[in-house]
Amino acid sequence: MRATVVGRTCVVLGVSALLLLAACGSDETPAPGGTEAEPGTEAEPEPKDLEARITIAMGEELPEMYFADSDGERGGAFTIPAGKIVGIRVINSGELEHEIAFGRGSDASTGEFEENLFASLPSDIFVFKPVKVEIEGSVFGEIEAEPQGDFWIRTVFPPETTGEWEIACFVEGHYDAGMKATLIIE
Ligand SMILES: [Cu+2]
Repeated sequence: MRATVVGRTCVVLGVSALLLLAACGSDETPAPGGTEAEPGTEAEPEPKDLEARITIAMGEELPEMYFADSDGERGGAFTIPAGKIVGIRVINSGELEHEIAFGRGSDASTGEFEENLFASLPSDIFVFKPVKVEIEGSVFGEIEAEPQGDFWIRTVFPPETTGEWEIACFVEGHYDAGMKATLIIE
């Protein structure tokens, strides 16, 4: 299953077999589970009720490509707790389209993980700009992000998911160019 987040004027998210949502050219769609920054503050909007959060930036410094944290550190490990409402903000700060997938047993030749973290773990997907979109209880294999794409994944990792996972971009050549990182659920 594939989902696409476009950073400019059109967002199309096809996240689960039950849910296909398209919203283009409007910023009127409310995001009932999300929260907006208070007027007059500079805070970025984020999903409601988060108890922990991480930011994963995607980008490239050719020929290298990377996942980095908010301090610019590449490759992780990104650490996030189990049993809490967590938000993973994903930003494509590069100039190329990327995707993000979470799993174990990566195979860059097929572009898939043997075990996909979110394939059976429902999460809520939030986009705040350029349209506001919230998709609840979705499962996905990977999410594609255009340059400037910026979205959140909100979920609760159950205890059986604790341990080490891999983050990868399987756009052709990107994994080998460095788009892999470690995610630790603890
Ligand atoms: Cu990539």
